[in-house]
Amino acid sequence: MQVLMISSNTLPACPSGAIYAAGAIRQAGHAVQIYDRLFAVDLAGELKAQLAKFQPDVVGISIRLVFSDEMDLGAPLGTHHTDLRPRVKEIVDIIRKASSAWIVLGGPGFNYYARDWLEYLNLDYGIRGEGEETFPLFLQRLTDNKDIYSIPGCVYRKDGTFNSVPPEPVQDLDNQALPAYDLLNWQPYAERKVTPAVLTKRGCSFACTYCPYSKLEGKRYRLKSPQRVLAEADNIVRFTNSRRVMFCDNNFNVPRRHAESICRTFITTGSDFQWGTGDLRPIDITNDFCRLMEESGCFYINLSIESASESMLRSMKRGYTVRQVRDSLEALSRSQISFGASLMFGAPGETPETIAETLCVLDDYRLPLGVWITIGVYLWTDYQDIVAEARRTGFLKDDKELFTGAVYLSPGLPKSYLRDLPEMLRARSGYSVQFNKPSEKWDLIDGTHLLTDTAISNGR
Ligand code: B12
Ligand code: SF4
Repeated sequence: MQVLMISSNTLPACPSGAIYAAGAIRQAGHAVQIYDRLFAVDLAGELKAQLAKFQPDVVGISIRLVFSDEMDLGAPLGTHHTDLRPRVKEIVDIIRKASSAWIVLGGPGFNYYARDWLEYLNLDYGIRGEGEETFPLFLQRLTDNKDIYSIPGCVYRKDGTFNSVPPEPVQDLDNQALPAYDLLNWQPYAERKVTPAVLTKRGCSFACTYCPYSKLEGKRYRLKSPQRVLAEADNIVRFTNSRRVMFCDNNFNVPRRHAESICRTFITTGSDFQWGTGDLRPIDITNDFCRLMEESGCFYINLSIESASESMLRSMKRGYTVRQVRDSLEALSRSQISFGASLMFGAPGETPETIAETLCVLDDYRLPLGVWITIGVYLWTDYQDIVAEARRTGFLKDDKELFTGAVYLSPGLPKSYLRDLPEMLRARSGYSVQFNKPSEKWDLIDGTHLLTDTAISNGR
């Protein structure tokens, strides 16, 4: 079959989902092309031309995001909310007019809202979860005219009724096709400072209250061997000319022996590329571990601290203490590694005092790459424990809001305080702030905060 994979994301990021899935489809014997909407100058013209030339039987649309908040210092609170759904709809409308190909949805932004997406786009089929095995299976069944409605993860509308089959995780990540980096021209990504990404494992054994990953990917780790990780990095170097890769999994250093063996493999094979990670967990970051990361070519680390208030770490169920945060910052400070840290403000229990505690800890260190702060916790799915709390406290009035951009902000943060918080944080050297808003129009200045100060002082 001829398959066109479209990455629908309009914010710069490595289109990992589309290229991992494309590699798998190609290995199964199908002809694949990739179109990345990120660089579209004339979306309709470009897409129509590719559809006319390639004549795909199936178009797979990879949805990474549903909404996001982008930095915009001219906007109230310094960020503007972007609803990304109309951008996917635009793509679907163009395909509809220009082709009779099957349209199949998938990707991390599809998982939580599969049915909502089908309704929103008026489509009938998508596949939730990891696509390496299920997408080729779908294509095989379609070719053989067999049942496509029993494929793990499929969500579909048939005879006007929605149905779904639970997804099944890929068990052997090593034996999957290499991601199809060769199908992309990496130059424009490099120009937008996107680093190619490698996923070294799936799964997370923790259960932070705001995060869906352990339920999405499972609590048990499914690890790629260091040799496979190396093969993926070599593949990237070969087809992108980038000598840098980003490990895009949760908690790169958990399990620690997995991270260590990847680092050791990079050292013993004399690889000359560099790696970074956006998620290092502040546990067991010792001098030895930092040395190992350094020697293996680490060029960038984000330490995912999220909070340095003891009570907030407990309430978010982060599973470490302020002492461990300090130990990690101390070890990284002694190393040559370029590192920064991320914080999340606004989870249940957050107050001006807990924020002050966190900032006070960070003030004791110099972080070469600064501090990235997110204010407000996105609510996506019941996979996040915080969603139940949001319903209980009246933040989430209607589940439909999960698909349009709901945000939780601790009632312990008064409106007047929140209004000044972004600027107060941005005044600190090296601090960047993303204020997540529930909608484009929402801001604290025109008084549309979900809870009033009176409700807050009443203890709600
Ligand atoms: C790594 C990551 C990042 C990194 C990206 C850097 C990098 N080096 O790639 C960073 C930290 C920068 C980042 C930023 C953001 N991220 Co992020 N990120 C992730 C993460 C952890 C992994 C994504 C990934 O690359 N996975 C590896 C690839 C191989 O897997 P995959 O994309 O899931 O693709 C598989 C399947 O989905 C499927 N598939 C994919 N496409 C298709 C298509 C079809 C047709 C089919 C059948 C199957 C299929 O097959 C693929 C192979 O198994 C996901 C969470 C997660 N665990 O999925 C969140 C996630 C994508 N991010 C999310 C968000 C919200 C953001 C931000 C908006 C956060 C913010 N700042 O507010 C930004 C936006 C960035 C941007 N420009 O796009 C959300 C999106 C949710 C939503 N509903 O919108 C996710 C899902 C996290 C979550 N909350 O669950 N992110
Ligand atoms: S925030 Fe990180 S450690 Fe916590 S559950 Fe999510 S992926 Fe796991």
